Amino acid sequence: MVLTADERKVLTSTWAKVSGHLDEMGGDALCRMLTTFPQTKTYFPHYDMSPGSKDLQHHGQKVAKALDNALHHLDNVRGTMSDLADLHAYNLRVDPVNFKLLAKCFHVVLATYLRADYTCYVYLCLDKFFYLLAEVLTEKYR
Ligand code: HNI
Repeated sequence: MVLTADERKVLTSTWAKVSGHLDEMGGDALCRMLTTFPQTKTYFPHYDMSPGSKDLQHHGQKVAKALDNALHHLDNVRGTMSDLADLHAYNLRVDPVNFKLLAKCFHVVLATYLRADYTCYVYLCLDKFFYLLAEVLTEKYR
């Protein structure tokens, strides 16, 4: 997956519009994933799953920070996410299918913040970005 220069530009400007909400966004997306796709709970047996719990907030912040980092290095997402790719492939062994589920939830969260700015093209750019992340975070499984 390769992002074009224009897609990178759109992603950067779109991200700037939501970057004030990073902390809430991660926890919200995570909570949506665990609620809507209960099979994803198996990876977090040690978490308090109630909406807004400290566990979900803290982990959501970590995930959002990782997204933020990737979005600031769109020309080198692979290198930027390398440590996280190792962690997800070798330690956590998350089934790749789950990355799509989390991405769906991030779309809902981003749409609610972006409102009219969440256009078809913005959706497409974000979807490519999440696809790229999933590719990078799961390619070491193979
Ligand atoms: Ni993920 C830990 C980022 C998808 C299950 N994950 C992390 C951490 C970051 C992170 C950051 C914390 C690392 C650290 O503390 O050093 N995860 C991301 C990103 C995505 C993603 C950017 C996709 C966009 N992770 C997923 C998915 C699952 C998942 C889809 C499973 C459904 N991640 C985990 C688990 C941990 C984790 C489990 C360890 C959590 C803990 O607290 O023990």
